[in-house]
Amino acid sequence: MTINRREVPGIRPYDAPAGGWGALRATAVAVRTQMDTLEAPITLLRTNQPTGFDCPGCAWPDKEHRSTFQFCENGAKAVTWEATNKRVTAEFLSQNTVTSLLEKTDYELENYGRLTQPLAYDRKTDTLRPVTWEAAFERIGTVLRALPSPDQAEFYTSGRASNEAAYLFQLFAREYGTNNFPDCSNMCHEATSVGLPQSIGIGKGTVSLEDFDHTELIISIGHNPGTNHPRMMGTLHEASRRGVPIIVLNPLRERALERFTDLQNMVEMATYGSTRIASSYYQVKSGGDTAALKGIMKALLALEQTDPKVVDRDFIAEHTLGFTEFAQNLIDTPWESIEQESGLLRSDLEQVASAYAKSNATIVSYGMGVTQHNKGTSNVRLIADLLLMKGNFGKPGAGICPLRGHSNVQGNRTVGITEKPSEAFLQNLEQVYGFIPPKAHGHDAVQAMQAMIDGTSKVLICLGGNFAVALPDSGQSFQAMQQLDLSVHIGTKLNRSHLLVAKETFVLPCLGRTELDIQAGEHQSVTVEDSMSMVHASSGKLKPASEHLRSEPAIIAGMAEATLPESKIQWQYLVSHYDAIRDLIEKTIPGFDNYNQRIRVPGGFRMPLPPTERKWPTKTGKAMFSVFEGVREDAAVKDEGDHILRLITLRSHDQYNTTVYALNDRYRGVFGRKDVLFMNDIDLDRLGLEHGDLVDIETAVSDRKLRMTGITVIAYDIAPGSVGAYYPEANVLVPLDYIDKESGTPSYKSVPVMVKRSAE
Ligand SMILES: Nc1nc2c(c(=O)[nH]1)N[C@H]1C(S)=C(S)[C@@H](COP(=O)(O)OP(=O)(O)OC[C@H]3O[C@@H](n4cnc5c(=O)[nH]c(N)nc54)[C@H](O)[C@@H]3O)O[C@H]1N2
Ligand SMILES: Nc1nc2c(c(=O)[nH]1)N[C@H]1C(S)=C(S)[C@@H](COP(=O)(O)OP(=O)(O)OC[C@H]3O[C@@H](n4cnc5c(=O)[nH]c(N)nc54)[C@H](O)[C@@H]3O)O[C@H]1N2
Ligand SMILES: [Mo]
Repeated sequence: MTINRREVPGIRPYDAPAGGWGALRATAVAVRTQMDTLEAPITLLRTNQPTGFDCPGCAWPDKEHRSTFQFCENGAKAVTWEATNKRVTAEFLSQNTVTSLLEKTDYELENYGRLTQPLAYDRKTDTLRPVTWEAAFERIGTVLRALPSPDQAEFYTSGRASNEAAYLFQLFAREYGTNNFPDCSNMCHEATSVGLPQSIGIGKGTVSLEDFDHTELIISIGHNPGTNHPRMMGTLHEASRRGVPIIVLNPLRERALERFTDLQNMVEMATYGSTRIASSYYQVKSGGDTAALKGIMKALLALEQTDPKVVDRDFIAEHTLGFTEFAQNLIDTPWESIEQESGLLRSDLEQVASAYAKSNATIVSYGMGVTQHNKGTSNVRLIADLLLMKGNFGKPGAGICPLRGHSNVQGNRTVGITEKPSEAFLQNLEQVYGFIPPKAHGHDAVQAMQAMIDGTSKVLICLGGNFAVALPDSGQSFQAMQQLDLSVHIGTKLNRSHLLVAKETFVLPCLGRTELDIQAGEHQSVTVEDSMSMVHASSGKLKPASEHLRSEPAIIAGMAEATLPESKIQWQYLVSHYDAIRDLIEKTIPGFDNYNQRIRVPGGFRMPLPPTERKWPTKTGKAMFSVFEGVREDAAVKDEGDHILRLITLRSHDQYNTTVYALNDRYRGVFGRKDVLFMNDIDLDRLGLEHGDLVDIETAVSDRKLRMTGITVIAYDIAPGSVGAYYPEANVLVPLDYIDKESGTPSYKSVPVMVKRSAE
């Protein structure tokens, strides 16, 4: 059916495959606008090489870090964005008040370039002004020491920090006396960190890159690798060409999951060819995965009646508990409610089940479409259940593959960034350092923001990130930043959280991943852990953006010394040689034996993953099936009726979280703007709207009035009942307390909203 639509500025359907020449062109533009062209190719070549730096883009691993340069458009953007020639100078800041800078877009703020000196907010002139490192540390220490309780301070980590920086950061905060560690993971894969340990005993994925070479089926649920994990596209491309079926569950038709041209493939490039990625694509409703997964598993049980091999009863008997209740619950769940909640037909789900039944080795990969939900943790557990039914753990070509976000978010958690530390870890800290770490659990990201809103938390120290912009309900969170006594931001580029100044604010500029880190005359390396638990070294090569920059470990050490004059830790010694930090990590965290030796081997080493050997470090020592009552992800919204739609907040192709590289989203056909709402034709029709109309969006589950007005609604191939808008702009609509109760993750992917034509 062709529909004649009116022209809408900046909206042009994108018909080409993802990747290919379009990606190459986009990279050339990124390089031209940010870097000296001569320097750029060398920098890009060093990304993810054995002797280079780890790509700050995503956490997808590399073929043992030995492959030839793996081109990736969005990795290239991340690198050029950091290695830009643009600089935020003292002169620039003296001429632009903080109030005037707050008027700028997120894109404009970061596009001013790299921060070059430590800055303090000066209220008289309303500007950020240079300050010495020592004066900044001294003042931060004084404020922290004067707090009535260490629990009035929040220590936020964004997942780009290295293992070494993150470890020192938690050591500093714990010696100071709090477990308040809000981190980006609380908004991201927390459902994985909470759900998977209950199911299989660890909160991480179990597959390796090699497993993709042996798999017989890939099920991709709720992630968009063409934009967010572009190097995964090479892997999917290879699998598809090998004839491996790829089943996609996603409310939106994502171009890269349909067709992709691999830049490494000369023939495809030369012939404008491409490869199909998804063998079947099911447009599940936002929040419908719970029902869809239950439907697939119910259908598999039914298939077992005629073919007993399709469920691995031996594996289940030997390795798991809870199957009987789990299976009974599936049998009791009616197909009508499964169809209604998932938006998919019984026959669709039976087809997935029969493809799954045929496969001897299956990988399920998933992302934010699964975790950022009201029942994110249950979703993750249902995926584990699906894999357990056929023993898809601990055999080649099989396993679970959560696609992590930030390049070292997984490593940060491994080295102790958690508001809920284990007893064993705290005991190790006490034994090795001789201070008594706090036992009470601290705040996660949502709790930290709530405490700031309530006025019970007074200080926020951020190791990277853009806390206020990443969190839900900007209407509250922006104001909460300004109520603080002190905010401190360790960052590379100016962003809104820095500018939402507290009574006192310091912005401390650090070295990026790409830059040379010299301490005590020696070139230092840091380490990171990717999505597949490979730990390896990363060493920057570029000249730092400014001579005043310090490394993240050095900045943390400076703050720690000024805050804790009696500290048991030799901060300066640790910073002069990062091997010494790694030795301490090895002493206090299991899995890092011979840390310093093993990272000197190209490719690094893999953290222990017991489920890959069919060992289950759960409470019972067995893998555990889960029971999800009903099919509804959110019982709080009782009668959705026809007027409620589910809002998905999405990343565009030209952004890295809150960092906006440009206002384009090429694969979804949106250019030069982000003020749009994606809606299915059926819903447009039902609401009496047309492609291009202006609408107001209002959240249906909040006591606060959360609204966005004057948004252009555009027709898009998205599941009926679901609508999409861009992150972070749409964060004004996400309620802070609309979270997955188990993991604390905000439901960024299914906010119940009402959409109306804007008043003229
Ligand atoms: N270039 C680039 N790379 C990045 C990032 C970036 O911003 N830019 N961010 C990094 C970070 S921190 C993260 S966490 C990852 C994020 O990577 P993704 O997990 O891919 O995150 P999103 O872009 O939020 O996309 C979520 C996908 O889930 C789908 N979806 C939404 N709701 C549902 C649902 O209810 N069910 C199902 N089945 N699908 C749904 C959406 O249509 C979309 O395709 O990427 C990392 N890599
Ligand atoms: N509505 C909605 N909200 C979301 C999401 C969503 O899908 N929808 N996704 C959530 C997710 S998955 C995540 S992970 C969070 C992301 O939340 P954050 O991790 O807090 O946000 P980022 O945008 O990645 O942070 C960007 C800033 O990090 C700083 N930076 C960059 N590189 C470095 C470095 O090397 N060192 C240091 N110290 N600083 C650096 C720069 O100053 C830059 O401005 O947002 C969450 N918020
Ligand atoms: Mo993330």
